[in-house]
Amino acid sequence: MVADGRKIAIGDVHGCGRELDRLLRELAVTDQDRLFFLGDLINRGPESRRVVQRVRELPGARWLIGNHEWRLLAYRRTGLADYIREQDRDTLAQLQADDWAFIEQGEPFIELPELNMVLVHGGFVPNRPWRTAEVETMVDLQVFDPASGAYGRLGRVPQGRFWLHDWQGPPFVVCGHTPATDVFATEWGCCLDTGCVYGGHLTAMDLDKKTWCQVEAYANYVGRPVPRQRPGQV
Ligand SMILES: [Mn+2]
Repeated sequence: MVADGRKIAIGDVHGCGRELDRLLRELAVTDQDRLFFLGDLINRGPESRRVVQRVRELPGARWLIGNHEWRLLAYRRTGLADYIREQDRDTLAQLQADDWAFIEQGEPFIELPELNMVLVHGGFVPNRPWRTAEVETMVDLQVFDPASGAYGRLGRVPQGRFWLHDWQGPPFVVCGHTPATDVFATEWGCCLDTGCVYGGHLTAMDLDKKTWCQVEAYANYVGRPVPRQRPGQV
C-alpha cells in the first residue's frame, strides 16, 4: 500500500519563486506529501532567498546539492574568487546565515529503495556502479561518450550525448541539471530540468505514478532560450 501522501520530485528552480508557488498550488501539496528538490534552488532567477525559505517551510522536504550550491559552498569554505561567477553576486547579497545553514544540509543523492529509485542533480557515469560516484561528478555530469568512456559537462565532451541515453538501471534515476524544453525519459531514468529560468517550465514528478505536472515560467530570466533538445536526442 502506498503510504499517506505522495512522493514528488521537483526540477531546477533557480530562484524562480513565483513559479514554485504556482507549481505547489497546482499540485495542491499537503503536509502528508514528501517533496524532493533536485538541486539548483538558487542563482540566475530573481528570488534565491525566497525559494530557500519556501522549501524550508515544507514539512519533510529533502533537497539535493546542485552544482550552483556546490560552487557557492566551496567559495564560502575557501574564499577563492575562482568559484564565483557574475550571476552569483545577487544571490550572495540575498542569502543570510540561516539560508546557508539550510543549503549545507543538501544531500549529494537521495535513495528511495522502496521505489528502486535514486535522485541526483547531474547524473551518474553509465556502466559504473552509482555508489562509487564522486560528489563532483554527481552534481555536474551532463554528457557521456560510449565509444571513449569520456564524460563531463556539456561542451567538454563534444562527441558525448546526454548521459541517460546510456544509463541502464536499476536503479531508476531522476535528475535535473541539463535543461531542454521537454522532460527526457527512458525505461531507467528521467530528467526534470525543463528550463524554468530560461522561460520554459517548472516540472514536478509523482514518483510512485511516474506522472508529471508542469507550470509555465512567467518570464525568461536569463535572456537565452532553453535548448530544444539534450545532446544526442532525436
Ligand atoms: Mn545544475
